[in-house]
Amino acid sequence: MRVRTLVALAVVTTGAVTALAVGCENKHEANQQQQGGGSGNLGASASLAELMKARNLSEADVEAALKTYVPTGKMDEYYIFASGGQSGNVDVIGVPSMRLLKVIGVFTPESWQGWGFGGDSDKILDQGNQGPHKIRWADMHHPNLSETKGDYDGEYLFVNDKANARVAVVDLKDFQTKQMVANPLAASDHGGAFVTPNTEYVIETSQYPAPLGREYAPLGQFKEKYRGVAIFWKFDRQKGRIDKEKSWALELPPYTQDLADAGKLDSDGWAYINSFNSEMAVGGTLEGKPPIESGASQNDMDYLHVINWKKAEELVNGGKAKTIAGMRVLTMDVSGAEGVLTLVGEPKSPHGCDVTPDGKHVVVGGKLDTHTTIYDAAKMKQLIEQKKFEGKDGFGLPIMAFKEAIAGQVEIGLGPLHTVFDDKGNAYTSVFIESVVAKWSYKDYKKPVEKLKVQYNIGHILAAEGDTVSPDGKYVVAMNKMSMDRFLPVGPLYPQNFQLVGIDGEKMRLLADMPLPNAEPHYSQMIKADKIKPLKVYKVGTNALGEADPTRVEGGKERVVRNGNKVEVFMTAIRSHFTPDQVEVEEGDEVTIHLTSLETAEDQTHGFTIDMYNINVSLEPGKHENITFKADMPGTYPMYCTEFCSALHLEMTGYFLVKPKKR
Ligand code: K7E
Ligand code: CUA
Repeated sequence: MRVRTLVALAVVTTGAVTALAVGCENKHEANQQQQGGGSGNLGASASLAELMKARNLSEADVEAALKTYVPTGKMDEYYIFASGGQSGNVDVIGVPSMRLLKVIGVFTPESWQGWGFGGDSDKILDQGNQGPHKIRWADMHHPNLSETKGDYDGEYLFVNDKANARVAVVDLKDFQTKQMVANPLAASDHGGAFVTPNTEYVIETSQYPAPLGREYAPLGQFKEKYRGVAIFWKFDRQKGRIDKEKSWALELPPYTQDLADAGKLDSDGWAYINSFNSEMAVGGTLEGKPPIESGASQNDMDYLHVINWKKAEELVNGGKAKTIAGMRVLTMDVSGAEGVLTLVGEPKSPHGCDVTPDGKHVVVGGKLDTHTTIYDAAKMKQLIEQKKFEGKDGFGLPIMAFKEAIAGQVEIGLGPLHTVFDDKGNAYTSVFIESVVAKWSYKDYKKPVEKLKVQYNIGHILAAEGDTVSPDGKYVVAMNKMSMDRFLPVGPLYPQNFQLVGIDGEKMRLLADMPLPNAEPHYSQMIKADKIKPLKVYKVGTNALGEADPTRVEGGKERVVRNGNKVEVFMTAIRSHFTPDQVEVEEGDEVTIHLTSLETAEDQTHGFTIDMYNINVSLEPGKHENITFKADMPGTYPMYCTEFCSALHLEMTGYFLVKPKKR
């Protein structure tokens, strides 16, 4: 009988520590082991075998459990920062446990964090307004961690909003959103937020073409007036903010630009954007014209955009750009002639655009193709330098010959989308229609060496530090669009499914499922946990921007200051009271509450609400909030702490009185 030792468990039995071999080839052996036990030690082993039997767990299940179980008090090894899709917020997940650690309020109000309920975060959310609209949702697609020399440095996270063309900056010192920039040129974006290797720029590329600045133009003028655009948002590392003044953009042809990635190492200074709908189909189904989906799938080739951003930066700073909607834009006549923007064919309906860790290649998938295409960055650079082109597109942009620009193609399967990498020269491509992860070598472009079935319809894929210059290997996560029979049914809207895959063994192994119940995530990134060093408490008086607020309140200096119909309340919070705890104003007064938490102890959070006024802020230790509103409802309103902070939490309350105007 061959008993394969799976794991040695140290079992404490009546004072003795005994190592027990657990796990057998099959249940039969498990039962034998269980029944054959005569000594006292086997009780523990028997109970484990029994447990396996009772829960119908195979040896593989137990192995997966042991690889992912993180006992109480122990920490995960990695963080995942996942786009929260239509929730507009970021999900933070621990790996390998696949436990949800936090939801960072970004584009969408998040009431626990008091994100968007009357405090300073309202001003950050307002930075993302477009026109007269207070936009309070997002379709978040691609989170990107800041990089130094092409490696994640754990300082910032950038995310995009496809639906309203915005980019946000999250500071990983406190996991809080600090800034939003609204794209002035495009209505939708997609290829963002991708960073250059030293986070010089955060790239945001439009998705659906429209006249730049979103002006009206009839669809009949599509070719003349509609355009794509890539904004290079300049990131000021010192300030931790995007500098709008130093940002600029590239005008792009009205193809539907899709994913983007920045070159690194050998290809540093370059950026790549794939596109589809080079047919420029606009539909017209009511007039009997083909829908966009078929109109956009006619050509055999669409175009990969190859961009020399270092040269573009020089030209823009040299005054070669035109100002549109307040943004410096390098137009196609300049960028095409200067070798800044060059096209090369990509097979049918491409998706995904991923630069390999060595920076030598760009991998593009194809939704309607069975290949991934591997472009050679050095060859393309040479072709552009030598001006070796095979023609021009309808906008005068030079086109390189496909055959001369590529290093090879790999037959992957039905619907390859995105590709990530490990530390051994392997690429992992998500294959949507086939629902598999395809592992292949990006060194010799052979057929996939292995395919792993996932459940179901994998979209994006992520790997541990998988798109840096030094991936970790170890884990891949399949981000599946469907979960079908994986979880308890919850009605017709199903959760998404993240499946953790172990890639450190001979074969890929499915280790765990995680339902994503709050929206459809697109891309995510996984970073080594020790690279993230968040604050535990704030310095007393720190506001939402991370600065010492000028109106922070010291203990003993609480007061109410009236100035005409303006009332300023300088308030503090500490276990378990607010000072002052009675505030009376007149109907119609403009009230500002400057509220400082005087707490300095870890995890001692208070909240503050005034009932019926749609106000709720979170006061982490040391946090300061400024809450401004109009006292437009006369009446009597309790205000109270919304976080169970102490034994006398329920007593942490007071009254906000609004005296009616004399009528
Ligand atoms: Cu969902 Cu990156 Cu927006 Cu592919 S994209 S899946
Ligand atoms: Cu403070 Cu509850």
